Amino acid sequence: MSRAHPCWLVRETSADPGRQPGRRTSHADVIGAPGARRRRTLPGQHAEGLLRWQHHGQGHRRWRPAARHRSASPRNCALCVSRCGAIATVEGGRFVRLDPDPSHPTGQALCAKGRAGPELVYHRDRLKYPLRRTRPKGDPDPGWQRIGWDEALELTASRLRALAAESGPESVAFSLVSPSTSASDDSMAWVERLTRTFGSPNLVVAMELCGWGRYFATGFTFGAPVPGRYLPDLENAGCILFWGYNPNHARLSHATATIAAQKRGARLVVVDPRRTEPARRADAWLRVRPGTDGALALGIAGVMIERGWFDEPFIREWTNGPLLVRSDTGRLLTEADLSEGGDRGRYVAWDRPAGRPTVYDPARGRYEVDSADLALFGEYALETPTGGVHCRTAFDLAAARCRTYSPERVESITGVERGEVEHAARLLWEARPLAYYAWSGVEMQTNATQIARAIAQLSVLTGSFDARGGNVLFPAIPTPVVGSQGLPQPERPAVGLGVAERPLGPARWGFATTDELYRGILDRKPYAVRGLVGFGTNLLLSHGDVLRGREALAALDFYVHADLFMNPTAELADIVLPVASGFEREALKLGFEVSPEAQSLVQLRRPVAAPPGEARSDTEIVFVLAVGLGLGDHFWQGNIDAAYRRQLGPSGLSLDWLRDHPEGARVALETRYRKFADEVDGVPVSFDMPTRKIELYSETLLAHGYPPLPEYQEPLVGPVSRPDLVERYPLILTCTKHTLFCESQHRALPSLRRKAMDPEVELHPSAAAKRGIAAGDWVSIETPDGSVRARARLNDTLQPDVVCGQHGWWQACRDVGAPGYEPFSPDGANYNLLIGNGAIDPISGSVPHRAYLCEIRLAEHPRDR
Ligand SMILES: Nc1nc2c(c(=O)[nH]1)N[C@H]1C(S)=C(S)[C@@H](COP(=O)(O)OP(=O)(O)OC[C@H]3O[C@@H](n4cnc5c(=O)[nH]c(N)nc54)[C@H](O)[C@@H]3O)O[C@H]1N2
Ligand SMILES: Nc1nc2c(c(=O)[nH]1)N[C@H]1C(S)=C(S)[C@@H](COP(=O)(O)OP(=O)(O)OC[C@H]3O[C@@H](n4cnc5c(=O)[nH]c(N)nc54)[C@H](O)[C@@H]3O)O[C@H]1N2
Ligand code: SF4
Ligand SMILES: [Mo]
Repeated sequence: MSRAHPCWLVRETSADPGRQPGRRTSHADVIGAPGARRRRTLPGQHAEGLLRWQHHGQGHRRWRPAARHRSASPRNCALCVSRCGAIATVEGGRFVRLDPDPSHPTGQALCAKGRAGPELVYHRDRLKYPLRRTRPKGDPDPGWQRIGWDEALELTASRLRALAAESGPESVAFSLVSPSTSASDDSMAWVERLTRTFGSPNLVVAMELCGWGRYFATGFTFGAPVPGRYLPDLENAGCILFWGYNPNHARLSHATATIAAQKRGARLVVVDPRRTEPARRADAWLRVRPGTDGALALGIAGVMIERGWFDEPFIREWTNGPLLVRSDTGRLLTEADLSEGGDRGRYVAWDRPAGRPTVYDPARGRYEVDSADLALFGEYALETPTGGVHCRTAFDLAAARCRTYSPERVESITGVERGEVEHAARLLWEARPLAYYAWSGVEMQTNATQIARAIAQLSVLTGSFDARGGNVLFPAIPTPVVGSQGLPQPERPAVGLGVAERPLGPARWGFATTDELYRGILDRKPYAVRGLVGFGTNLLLSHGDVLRGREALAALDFYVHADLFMNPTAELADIVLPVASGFEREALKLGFEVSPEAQSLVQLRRPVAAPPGEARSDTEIVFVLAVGLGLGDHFWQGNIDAAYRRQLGPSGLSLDWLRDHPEGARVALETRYRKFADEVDGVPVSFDMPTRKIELYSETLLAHGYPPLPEYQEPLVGPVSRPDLVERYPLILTCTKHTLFCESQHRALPSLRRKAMDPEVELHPSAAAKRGIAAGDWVSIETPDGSVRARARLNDTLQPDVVCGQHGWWQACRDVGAPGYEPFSPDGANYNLLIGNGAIDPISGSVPHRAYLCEIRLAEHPRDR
C-alpha cells in the first residue's frame, strides 16, 4: 500500500482544513495555522559567528505596499524561459494582474500562466516558514516543525560542513530547478557559484534531459552551444526549423517572433510527431516516429548533398570536411604520418588541381593552398614512410553515411513520406539562411547526442552558423561570468559522479544526472553521496526510476530543500526552506536573449508583493548560507548589492538608478555576424575545436569509442531494438509539456486547473477503437517499468501507433475541487513511473522520456471524476 501524502491529496474545500477533526497535520496547516509559531531560541543563537538572517543590502529590496491607489510597474514575468515583458498592477497594496508590455522586447504577449501570477503569489499552500522534520523518513507524517531562519541555516551549514569534513565536498550534491521552467534564472549563477566554491562537482539540473543537446552535444560539432546560445535569428531568417520544439507552449517570445517572420516571408519547417500549432502553420510538417529523428536528419542531409544543395565554399573553408581520414584507423591523417619530421598537430587535405596532399596548420588557420582547391570528395592513396595508406575526406565519409539514409529508407524508419524528406531538404536550402531550434522532443532520447549532431549538420550544410538569419551569438552586455569562471581551483578537484562511465558527458562539466545521483546515494559508487542541497526541483516527478529515486532521497544523511510549495520530493527533506516567488523578490537580468534588441535591455525586477510569511529569495538564501559555510569571501560577505554592482561594473550601469527605473536601461550593442572569421594577428578566430574547424567528423568522439560522424541508432526502448517487448507493449510512447502548466508545477492555480482538470494521454482514434476506449475514458498506460492513469484524448494527427502523455501531475487544486495524484502509485498519474534509467544515451546519459514502449487499456477502476 502506498504512503499517504497529505499535501497533495487534500480534497477538502472548507476554508480551514487544518481544523477538521481527525485529519492528519499537513505542512500547510503547520505553516498557516495561527499559533503555529513555535520558534525556538537556541543557546548562543545571538552569538557571533552564527548566521544572522538580516544582512546588508537586503532591507531595501523588500516590497513596500504602495498607497491605496492603483499602480502599474514594468517588469518581466520570470515563470519560464520566455521572461515576457510585463506590467504588474498593484491595487490597494495587492498585486492583482499582469499584462503584456509591448514596449519590452519580449512583451508581445503573455500566457495564461503569467496571467495567473497573482494566484501563485497568494496561494494558501505556499511555504511560509522554514520547517524541520521531526519524524523518520519512512513515516507518512514528516512531523514538520516550524523553526526560525537562523536555526534552519545554522543547522544546514553545520551538517554540510560535517559531511564535507568526513566524506569530502563531493559527497554533497546540489540541485536546481531548470531556469526554463522557473524563475531560477534569478539565482542560477549564485547557486552554481555556491556549488563550486563548496567544492562539489555534482550539480543536478536535469542536464541529461534538458540542455545537453542544445549546449553540449553540438559542442562536438561547433565547439559552441548551438542552438542554446547561438539562438535562431528569427528576425532575419529565411527558413526556420523547429525540431521537437513548440515555442507556442514553451517560449512565447519565440512564438510571436516566428509569426512575424512568417508574415515577412520566412519559411517554417516543423519536425514533430504531433500536429502542433507551429506545425499547422508550417510549410512542411514532418511527422516523425518518436526517437527516429537521427535517421530523418541524416536523410535530409543526404538529399541536400546528393543534389548539390550545400554551401561548398563554407564547408571547404570552415569545416574539417576537406581533411583526410585514414581508412585503417579512422584518425585524421597528420603531417607526421607523411614524413618523419612532420608535425602531429598539422592535418592533411587533398589539393585537387595539383593532385597531391596539402598541409593544414590549425595554429595559423591556413592551408598551404587556396581552400577553393581542396577536394571535398574522394578516396586517395598516399605513401607514408611505413607504407601506403588509403584515405577519404571527412566530408566524403559524412556524405556516404547520409546517402545510406535514402528517402525511401527514411520513410520506412521514421514514417515521414519520402517526398516530404525531399521537400524539406529543398526548403532548408532554397530558403536559407537557416535558423533552427531543437529541444525536448530530441533531448530525452537514447541517441540524444548524435541526433543533436545530425540536426546541426543541416545548419552546417546551409552555411548558416553565426550568419545573419542563421544561428547567431547575439551581442551581450559585458559582465563577468560569476557562476563558475574565475573561481580558485582546488588543488585536487573532486571528480564528478558520472565521469568514469561517460567521460564526455554532463559530468565533465560539473553536472550529475539523477541516475548517477541515485547510484551515489544507494550504492556509494563511485563514492558515497550523503547530502543534497535543493533549490527547487521535483526529482521524483521529473525523472525516471521514481521508486529508486524515492529510496535514494530517503537514504540521504542530510537533505535541505528550498521551494515555493511542498512537493513530493521536498517531503523527503530534513529541512525545507520557503522561497519567495519571482513576483516577490528582486532580480537583476542583463539581456533577454532572443534578439539583439532583447539582449540590450537590463532590468532590475522589483517585487510587486510581499513574500508569504518569512519566505526569502533563493539568492538571499545562497548568500547567507555561503557566509555560514565560511565562503563569504566569494560572496561579497553576503552583500548581494555588492555582487550586483560587480555584475554591472563593465557596463557602467548604476544599481540605484535601475532600482528607481523598473523599465530598465538599454545598452547600445553592435550585432556582428560570422565572428569566427575575425582575424587576430592575421589568424582567424575560427572554432574552439582540436582542428579549429567545425567538426563534421569528431576525433574526440572517436577517441572515446563513439561514432565520429553523426549516426542513427534506433531508440533503445523501441519496436526495432526490443522485439521481445512489442507484443505486450505495441504502442510508442512520448510526451509533451502542458501549455497551461510548467513541468510539475501550477496544477494548484485555479484559473489554470479549471481549464485542464485531469492528466491526459493522446492516442489515435483507431488505436482507441481497437481497445474499446472512448474520448474522456480513464485509461492505464503500462510500460515494462510501471503503470499510471490518464484520461484518453483522441488525436487523429498522430501516427496510429504513437501515443503522447503528460508528466508532472500530483498537485490538487482545492478551489476547483480538482484532485491530487499519488506520485508513487499505479492509481496516480506520475508519468515518470513509466520510464526507467536502464537504457540511456551512452555519451550523455539522456533518458528516453520521449520514446518508449507501452500499452493502453481501459482503467479497471475508473476514478470518480
Ligand atoms: N507551458 C509550458 N512552457 C514551458 C514548460 C512547460 O512545462 N510548460 N517547460 C519549460 C521547459 S523546462 C522546457 S525544456 C521547454 C521545452 O519546450 P519544448 O521543447 O517545446 O517542449 P515540448 O512541447 O514538450 O516538446 C516539443 C515537441 O516535441 C515533440 N516530440 C515528442 N517526441 C518527439 C520526438 O521523438 N521527436 C520530435 N522531433 N519531437 C518530439 C512534442 O510533440 C512537442 O510538440 O519549455 C519551457 N516552457
Ligand atoms: N516525462 C517527462 N519528464 C520530464 C520532462 C518531460 O517533458 N517529460 N521534462 C524534463 C525537463 S525539460 C525538465 S527542465 C525537468 C524539470 O523538472 P524540475 O526541475 O523538477 O521542474 P519543475 O517541476 O518545474 O519544478 C520543480 C520545483 O521547483 C519549484 N520552483 C519553481 N520556481 C522556483 C524558484 O524560483 N526557486 C525555488 N527554490 N524553487 C522553485 C517548484 O515549486 C517545484 O516544486 O523535468 C524533466 N522531466
Ligand atoms: S510564456 Fe507565460 S509563464 Fe513564460 S514568461 Fe511568458 S507569460 Fe510568463
Ligand atoms: Mo526543461
